[in-house]
Amino acid sequence: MTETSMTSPEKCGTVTLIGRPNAGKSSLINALLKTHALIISPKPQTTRNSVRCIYNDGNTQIIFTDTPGLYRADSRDKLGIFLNNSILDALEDSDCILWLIEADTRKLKPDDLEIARILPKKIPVILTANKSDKADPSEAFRLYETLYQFAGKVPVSAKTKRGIDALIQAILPHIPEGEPLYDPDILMDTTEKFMASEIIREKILMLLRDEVPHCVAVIIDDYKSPEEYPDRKKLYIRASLITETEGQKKILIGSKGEMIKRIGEVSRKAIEEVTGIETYLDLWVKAVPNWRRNPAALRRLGYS
Ligand SMILES: Nc1nc2c(ncn2[C@@H]2O[C@H](COP(=O)(O)OP(=O)(O)OP(=O)(O)O)[C@@H](O)[C@H]2O)c(=O)[nH]1
Ligand SMILES: [Mg+2]
Repeated sequence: MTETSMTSPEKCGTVTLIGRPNAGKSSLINALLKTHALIISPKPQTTRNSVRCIYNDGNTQIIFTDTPGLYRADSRDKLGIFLNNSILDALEDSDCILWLIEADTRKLKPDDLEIARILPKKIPVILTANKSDKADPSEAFRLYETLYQFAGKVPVSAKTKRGIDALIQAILPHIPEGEPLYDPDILMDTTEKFMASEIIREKILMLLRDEVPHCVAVIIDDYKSPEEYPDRKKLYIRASLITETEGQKKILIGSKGEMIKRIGEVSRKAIEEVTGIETYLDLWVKAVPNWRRNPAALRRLGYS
């Protein structure tokens, strides 16, 4: 036997995660990639962009696409409509889809029927029950199997990492032969600027309660590497936090600026951890009335 015939061919494919808000899609991709690449939070609708994350093992490359949680947006909710459209685009481009559900689900919701409805018919879908550290998924599997003909079902826990290898094994048969699309050193198909804005958004979700974080968008106005400041040795980031009302702006700033100071501190530390560079983070807060319903504002904020 020659050496070439002994090595298996290269494989490369794309896998999209879909599921209700808060199912743990971003957490699961972090578990698959063994890193905290994506932002997560206990609040639904954390993810707003379909981000591609790249998994490499031997001669296999799998491009996982994280998507925002699917929910039924009304016609005024332009951000919701943008999010749902970006999910549809990602689904069409997949070799395999993971429908992520929570193991303790005891009742189907209208969002689940909507997901079953939009799944492209020719692409295999694996029913993946996350949070199986909290509950036995058998009842949840039974419920969802009434909705769709799945190519497989796997219990996992992004938290304890249970079932992660089994999930990869279930995905592999659906990954076609092909050369890798990304250099093996690349973890995510996104820019450093986007990463910085997501880190700030994660900290806002962590520090503020209720609806306020969902009304905030983060724009990076300036991002300068230390080379652009030979004397400073620091990464310089200026970001605007956009709220929908003056009231939310006040909450974000906090009394005597306490809140914005805390957001700045924890975000700066997290950015320094990711980039390994000492960072100067300059945050500004602005109110743009009803930006989530305004198509022009959404475009300016990068949701188009
Ligand atoms: N117990 C338990 N909690 C989990 C697990 N995976 C995720 N979580 C928690 O579930 C919450 C939601 O996780 P995310 O990864 O942000 O969920 P998501 O599906 O990406 O949410 P959206 O982006 O809002 O659609 C967070 O508080 C996670 O810590 C798990 O396996 N077990
Ligand atoms: Mg998410």
